[in-house]
Amino acid sequence: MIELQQALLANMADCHPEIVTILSETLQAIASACARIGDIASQGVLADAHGLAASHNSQGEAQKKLDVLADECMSSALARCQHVAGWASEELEYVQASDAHGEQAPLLVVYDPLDGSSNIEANISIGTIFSILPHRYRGAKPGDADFMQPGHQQVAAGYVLYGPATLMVLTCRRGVMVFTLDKRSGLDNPRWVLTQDQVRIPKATREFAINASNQRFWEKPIQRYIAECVAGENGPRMKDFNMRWVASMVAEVHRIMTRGGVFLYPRDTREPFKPGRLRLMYEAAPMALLVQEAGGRAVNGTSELLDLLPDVLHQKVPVILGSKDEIDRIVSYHADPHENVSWQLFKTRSLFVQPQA
Ligand code: FBP
Repeated sequence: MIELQQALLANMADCHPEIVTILSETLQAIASACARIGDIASQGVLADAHGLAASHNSQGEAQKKLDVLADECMSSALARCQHVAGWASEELEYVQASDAHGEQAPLLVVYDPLDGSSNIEANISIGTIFSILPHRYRGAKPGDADFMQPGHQQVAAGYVLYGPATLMVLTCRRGVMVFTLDKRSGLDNPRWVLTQDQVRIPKATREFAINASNQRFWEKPIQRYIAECVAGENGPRMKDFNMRWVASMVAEVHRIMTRGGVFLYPRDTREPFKPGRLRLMYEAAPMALLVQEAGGRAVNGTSELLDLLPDVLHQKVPVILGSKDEIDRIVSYHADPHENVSWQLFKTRSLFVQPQA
């Protein structure tokens, strides 16, 4: 069995040994923190990890106790890591500079400590998402500007899924690896065993994931795409599709890594100036790098997510990612100048195609 450190050495065999050591030690610090988060989550109410904390994050969202506990696990692990100059979290309003290593350390880490928090009490899979960026301006402690980097600048990215098994899926820009946590190994030196390497997302799929309760707010290209999927073999796609919605992005993306599919949290017309629900820096960008490294594609409808330059730390973006053929199609619908006509045509046609008795 190949464990995390050995797998990273092999995966980055073409890199300078110093870079391998820096990234490997940082990823092991993150992996250890996630083993602790998983342990607390698996204890549930026994660890007082359910319910609301008496606080809100900077986006005005009520924080869950596990959001706060998970953030404490990650931030304390990063503060101890000699390679991390600073970090930023969904649960912290501002970026944090490391007291001990802020000026000279080479890396910055951005993370969502607990993804899918609406599922905690329902005991449905949740996760942690992280992104590692270069600390470009060494010699000074990092500030907001240091973190404002497009996703294609990421050195590494990953997520940990706290499901029946605890899995860590990560990329150091040399393909995507999956590790399974050996929970019997304890928390002091958790064993993450490589259980899949060079993950590939199938280009074609018959499965999509979207929160259908928002349908009336979707823009036309998304209305058309989903309606065509739902129309199944009687519609223009001439094949049936299945739908899933876990309300945990980590679980949705892992399903796509496992068997393909499309995940959509598009812009909606409810708040036209709020471009989406998911955050660019610690949800969309790391997932986009993983999906792209596995042969999929990730966009906001018109642009590659990895090309988006963040303006602010908690910036939100539309997210559409997964099997490449479907994402190419969705992008073409956004680019289709006759989109309105195509959509109107489809709508009219579907009025006349009565469902089979
Ligand atoms: P959190 O990071 O605050 O949990 O929010 C993100 C998220 O839970 C995603 O994991 C998920 O895809 C989405 O929000 C669910 O949204 P909705 O509640 O609208 O279905």
